[in-house]
Amino acid sequence: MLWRTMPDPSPEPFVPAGGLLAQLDLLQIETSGPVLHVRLNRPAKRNAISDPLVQQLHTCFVNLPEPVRAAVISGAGDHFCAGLDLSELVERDASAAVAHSRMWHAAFDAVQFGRVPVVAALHGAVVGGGLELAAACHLRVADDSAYFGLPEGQRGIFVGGAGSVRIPRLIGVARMTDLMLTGRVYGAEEAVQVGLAQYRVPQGGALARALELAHRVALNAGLSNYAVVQALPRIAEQAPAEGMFTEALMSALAGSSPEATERMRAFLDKRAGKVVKA
Ligand code: 1HE
Repeated sequence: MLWRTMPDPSPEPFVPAGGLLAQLDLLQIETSGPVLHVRLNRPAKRNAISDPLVQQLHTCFVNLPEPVRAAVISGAGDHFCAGLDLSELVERDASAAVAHSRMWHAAFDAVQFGRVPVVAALHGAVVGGGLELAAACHLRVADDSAYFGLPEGQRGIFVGGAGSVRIPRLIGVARMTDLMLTGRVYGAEEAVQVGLAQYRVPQGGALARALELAHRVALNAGLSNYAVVQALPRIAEQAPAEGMFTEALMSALAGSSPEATERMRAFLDKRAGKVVKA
């Protein structure tokens, strides 16, 4: 079942982002009305995440243009992302490795706890740090070419992009343990079953569905989306009594905004759509 409380959005054509975002050469960034599309753009290296790439992701998500209300992250070429750029890791000592991991944390936190909801459009390899990046997004759409794995164990390393924090919250510690110990790889269907992705679409369809979802998300009241992105994961970490208190505060804040008042009035005046089964 799908929600349908709003008219279908009619997306505007994509135009390249300007200003600071135009300078991020490892990302291809475009906007369509309120939706920003960020494409990882190192297809020759399967979008492996190098230091400059993770820094550019950080810069992008802390500098979202004001009109942006939802974002999509995708990958150029045949894969979403092959994870950490292994050619950089071989040269790193322990203290540099800690700093490197913290740099990833900052960048992926900017994605998860930024101003807007982010949808991941997943195809091909979604592995290692690529899966960690996907886990920082709020919605994940997998097409039938997508496969998910954590080959860190085989490479002699451990996750460093907050995978150990985010991925068990999606699929549980036992499943993540299995992925890391055995090198097990989930396909798109299994990924949806275990909770790694919320949507599965035919091969080649991930980006279109992700953009469609982002356009729908962008129609929501900004403060409602902000509450989902900022409050929901924090409430999930709180004890029930604290969570309910945080919920009451967030609910009061969102519900008393002028936009909420107008939206509720529009429904009562029959100017807004009903919830219908798709
Ligand atoms: C890379 C990387 C990379 C490809 N770092 N260069 N990630 C992994 O262990 C996954 C490693 N990659 C692969 O298993 C495969 O490349 C793929 C399954 C993703 C894609 O296979 P394929 O046949 O399409 O491409 P390819 O021929 O393997 O790779 C094409 C080029 O990309 C090749 O370079 P070239 O110079 O020989 O052309 C590869 O070396 C390069 N390439 N993946 C560097 N990952 C914060 S901690 C996170 C820890 C992790 O992410 S560990 C998991 C690392």
